[in-house]
Amino acid sequence: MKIERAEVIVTSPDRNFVTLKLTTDDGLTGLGDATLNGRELSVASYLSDHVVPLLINRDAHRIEDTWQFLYRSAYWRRGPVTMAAIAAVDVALWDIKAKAAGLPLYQLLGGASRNGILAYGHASGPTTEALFDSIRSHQEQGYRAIRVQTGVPGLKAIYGVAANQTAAGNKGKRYDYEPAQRSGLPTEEDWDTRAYLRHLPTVFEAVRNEFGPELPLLHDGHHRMTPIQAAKLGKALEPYDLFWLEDCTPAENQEALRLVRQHTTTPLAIGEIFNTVWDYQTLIREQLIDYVRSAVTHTGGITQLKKILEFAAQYQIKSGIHGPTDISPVGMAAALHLDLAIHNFGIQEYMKHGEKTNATFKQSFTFDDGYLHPGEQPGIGVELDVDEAGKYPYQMAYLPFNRLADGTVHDW
Ligand code: CS2
Ligand code: MG
Repeated sequence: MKIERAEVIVTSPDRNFVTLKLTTDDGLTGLGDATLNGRELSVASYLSDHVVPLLINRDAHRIEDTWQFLYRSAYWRRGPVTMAAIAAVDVALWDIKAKAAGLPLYQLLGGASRNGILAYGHASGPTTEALFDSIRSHQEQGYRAIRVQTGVPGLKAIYGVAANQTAAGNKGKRYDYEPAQRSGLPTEEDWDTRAYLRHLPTVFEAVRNEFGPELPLLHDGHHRMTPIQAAKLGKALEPYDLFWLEDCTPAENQEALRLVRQHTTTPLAIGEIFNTVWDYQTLIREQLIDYVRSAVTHTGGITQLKKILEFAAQYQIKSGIHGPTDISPVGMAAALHLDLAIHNFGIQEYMKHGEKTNATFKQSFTFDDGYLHPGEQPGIGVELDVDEAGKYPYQMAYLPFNRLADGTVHDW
């Protein structure tokens, strides 16, 4: 079964997505997500200009060989662009292999290890009252685990909090926070870690008082603290029994987490901006994290993320796959097949896509009573409506960035 055609489809229904569509000589098709938020066209070009010519006439069944070929023959390895491009090819080939077998992909990954995939949703609010509303709205949608992001007094805009939540007449309406703005250049936001460290524990105290001790609560520090600040926050949040504190400090220097680990037992999740197993080596081997946050789309596909999770399993570290709206329905579906099959599953992030996106990407995965399931369709269970996609041309969109009060650029 040879790869006969490879198309790179860029569309922008509710936001930009890059999708690779492979077609074999016996008419099977496979999809792979290659969306890198704010840098989408770089991966589209890497695929169209450099990878597609290498795929035509390749044996579609040789997934591992194709992975190794694309990783090693490029000479220039790793990095978000390369690994998103390889991920798209990898998932498209797994989609084709599962369709050829007439099975949903999770069956090729070892079959189901559970009946459903626990998901968490994004609740947020500039005020505690708005946050409570958002948590209730997510519980009404069925979410059994909730990520809490909150405004900080004195800061104008902050990661994870939809700005228009408190506007008149918007009370109780669902708000999903979409960070990439289609407004030309990146938006500048302000940040103050000390104000955040003073405020956040008071918010979790209020949430626990309001919603009780059982509800699994998560928080994303979004790479903004130094190791000692992260240690301090982890300790201050211990009374509120978080499911995890995510990206508490930038982890290029993996050893930085040793200091955090010394001071707190709050579970730590890291990895959504990682691209290869090497980014995790010290973190996993020294038991410095509890959850692997990589997305299939940004980590070289199912082939590599499965290996990372098997490595993590030796250390009882679980999955917490990244699932915001900038992971397309194709990337989300691929993650769900992995989530259902692996043993060391922890939780799956699930931000719902918009209506135009759902009309463009026909999905068979379901969300019911707090649990996701990839469905029983052969393959990954997502089909791209190319005509629908054609209605939404790419629109330049950048992620915001941060500056401190003295003008210094800071992690966003
Ligand atoms: C976030 C993401 O969902 C998360 O955990 O960290 O929303 C992240 O900000 C975006 O994926 C950036 O594109
Ligand atoms: Mg995150």
